[in-house]
Amino acid sequence: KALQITLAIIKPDAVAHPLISEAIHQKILDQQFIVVRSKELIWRRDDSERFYAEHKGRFFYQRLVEFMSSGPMRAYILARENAISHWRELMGPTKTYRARYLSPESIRGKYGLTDTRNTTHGSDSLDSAEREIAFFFPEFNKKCWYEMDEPLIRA
Ligand code: YYY
Ligand code: MG
Repeated sequence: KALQITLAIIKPDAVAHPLISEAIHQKILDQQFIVVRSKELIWRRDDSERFYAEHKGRFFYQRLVEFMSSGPMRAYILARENAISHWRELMGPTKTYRARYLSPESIRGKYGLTDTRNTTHGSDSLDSAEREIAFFFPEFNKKCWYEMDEPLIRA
């Protein structure tokens, strides 16, 4: 089984509610993700702007960058078979009304407050996973992790 890695964030709205962030963390473990790295941090506004640069100019950009730098968040490198698509599936649709309606058991379906305060982030492709992991964990070396740590996890 090939391990894939992705970047997941528990956003400030969910971190602000310990029962919700705990439930999301438990879901990560229940779904057999390996937690490769994790850390809690607070973004400055310019971190938020750089991370979401692809959305610059969209109507929600300002409220998004403000919200993401409004309080602590938790970032994870998660490993699993099909980690990228599996995590996105667990999160559910971006928009709260779609998540509640189409995917009520998803993380966003259960806990999302608004289209901006939607609990979680997940990389959406191999390229974005690589970029986003480097953004949060610049010292992380995938090859080194895979060769040195992963065999221990399997053993
Ligand atoms: O990848 P994902 O998070 O599911 O959605 P994107 O379309 O990439 O948008 C990123 C981020 O922007 C979303 O998680 C919340 C915010 N956002 C918003 O505040 N309002 C919208 N109408 C759409 C997205
Ligand atoms: Mg996205």
